[in-house]
Amino acid sequence: MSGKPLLVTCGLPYTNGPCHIGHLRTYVPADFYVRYMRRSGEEVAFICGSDNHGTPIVISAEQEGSTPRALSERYHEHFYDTFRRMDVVFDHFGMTDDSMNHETTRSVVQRLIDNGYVYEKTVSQSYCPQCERFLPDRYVEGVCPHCGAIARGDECDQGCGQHLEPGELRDAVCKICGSKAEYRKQEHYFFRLSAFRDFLLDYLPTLRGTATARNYALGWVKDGLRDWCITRTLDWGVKFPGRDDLVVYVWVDAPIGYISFTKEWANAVGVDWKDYWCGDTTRVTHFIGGDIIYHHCIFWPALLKGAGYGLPHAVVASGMVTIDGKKFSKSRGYVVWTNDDYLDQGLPADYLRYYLLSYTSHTKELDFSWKVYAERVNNEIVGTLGNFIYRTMYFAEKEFSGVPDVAPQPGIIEEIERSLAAIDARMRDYDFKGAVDGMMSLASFGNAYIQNNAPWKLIKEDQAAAKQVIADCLQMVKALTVVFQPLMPGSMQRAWTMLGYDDDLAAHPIAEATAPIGARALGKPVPLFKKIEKEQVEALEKVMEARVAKAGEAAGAKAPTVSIDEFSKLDIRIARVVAAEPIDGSKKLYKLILDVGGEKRQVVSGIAQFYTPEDLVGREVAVVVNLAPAKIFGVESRGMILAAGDEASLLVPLRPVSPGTKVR
Ligand code: B3M
Ligand code: ZN
Repeated sequence: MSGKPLLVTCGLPYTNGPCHIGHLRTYVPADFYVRYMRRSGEEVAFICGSDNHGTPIVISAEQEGSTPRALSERYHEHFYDTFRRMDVVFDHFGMTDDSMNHETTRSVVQRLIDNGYVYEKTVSQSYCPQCERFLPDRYVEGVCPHCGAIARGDECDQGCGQHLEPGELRDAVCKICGSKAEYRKQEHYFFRLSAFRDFLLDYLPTLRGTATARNYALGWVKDGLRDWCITRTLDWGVKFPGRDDLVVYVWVDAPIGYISFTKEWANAVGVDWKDYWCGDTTRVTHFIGGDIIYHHCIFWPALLKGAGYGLPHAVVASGMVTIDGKKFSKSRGYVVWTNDDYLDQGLPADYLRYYLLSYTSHTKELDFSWKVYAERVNNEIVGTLGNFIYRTMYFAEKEFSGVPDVAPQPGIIEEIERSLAAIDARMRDYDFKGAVDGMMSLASFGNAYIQNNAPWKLIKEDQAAAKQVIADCLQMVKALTVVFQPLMPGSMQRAWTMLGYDDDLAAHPIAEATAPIGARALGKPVPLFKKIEKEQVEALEKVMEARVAKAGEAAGAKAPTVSIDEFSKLDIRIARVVAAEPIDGSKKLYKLILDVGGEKRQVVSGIAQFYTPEDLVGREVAVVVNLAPAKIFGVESRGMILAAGDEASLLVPLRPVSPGTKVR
């Protein structure tokens, strides 16, 4: 343990949409880590807040006819409440638009200017002649100059992921009115990020946290650093020192929020914020999503270094979330909303905390599905942990009216000690899944122990031996309660009360897991956890399916209108499938030979997962015959079969028509 207190932060949620499971993947592990470190004797400040600036928030506020501040306050409250409901408890949750952050940001930027890290340069900025305004960041959409994907002004979010500087986007279009954007010259300020190359090459190998963060960042530094434009032509934000017409880029004042919120908290509790942010021995640990590693491992340390602050000690980056194996997408309906879909359904915070931390290692992709959720809850939380705790307490209460006055066997204490050591090593290595697995192993050990020793039988032959078994099991129950608390704080406090304690479990160090439980009266044993029933899983799945279907319809409704002339350019015909065979090396594709009324055509179709060749041969299908020919997997395709939905339901004529008949 080092003398300096630990400061743990989480990436700041933008205040323009509700909390979802993607957010939780960062916040829940951070809360778990903080609770664990505190109970291992560390002094920890846990700081977060909402990110109120940037163009998406201005655009959302414009759309709902409100102001960015009002919108931000609303979502700020929402995040604060939702985190509490998930038992994610920050010492302070600030707002980047509050005065402390305006002041701190301006003073940091002024220091960067004074230290020679900021320069002025004329750049071409996208400008909408129709709306008569400059179009920073998300006000424009266009083509990424690096990879050709559709991108927004500051980031290629759907393609290569690279950060884009103002004016770099090609074929820019105004997001508000859809006009073609022009480029106009404008004076902006740049941060000399390129000057920090050597510093970062030295610093990054010492950065703790997940290897993913460190290694990606090192790779990017080696690829070369470009200076960042740090001003925007916008009203909403922190004014650039000396310029009323410019605000700083949101990625400047957002991380500085970490410092501002620490100051607000430190002032309120009477400690010195400098202990957390100044000097060489600070211990700032940032928990972030894997998509903002560049900002936290490159831009942010350079900013801190340039302004003379201490540097982050660790960056812990989480992997992404998928839903039912599909890419997470709010617009396509692949999302789980923390309140509406989860907490408001009466589902316990602890179950989701467990799922998020035990599903896979912190840096990997986590898939959420209600089926797997129910399996894990039922088998692991209810079946292993809950079952062991309940059986033990029930038997102790029934046969011995509480904890018998017998010391646990040394072997049991040793087993617990081994578990604690393994868990501790994993936690300090930011391997949260490893730690949770270690906890669950202790519960499995307990379950096997009670099962093999069967005290319910033993008691009929040897009362003392049964008493010993139960004393051993109760010691393990105590240990599990103590060690699982950071993961499932609500349930473990209830277990603690059932064990006959009347105080706050969070105040007890983890090391107390091995302190003998001692003879005591128990509270009334009741099962701690409840199974998720099949019907409930089905109901939860239905909600998700309905949302995905609705999103699909909405997307369909948004397709552009076409004239009858445009439509009639498509030559769609009914054709009979004459032959169908798989294509070497592809699981999805068939090569089909179609009879299109006297003419035979070869078409490649991605329906192999849904039909056998026998299902298809002899069938009449609809096919676009004037599609430009293409080669797919090296096989020529001259046309496209029409099918609907994710499982490729084929469009077939209701009444018989001869092959070659035109579809209108
Ligand atoms: N507000 C959200 C994100 O990009 C962004 C984080 C800021 S952390 C300083 O994940
Ligand atoms: Zn416009």
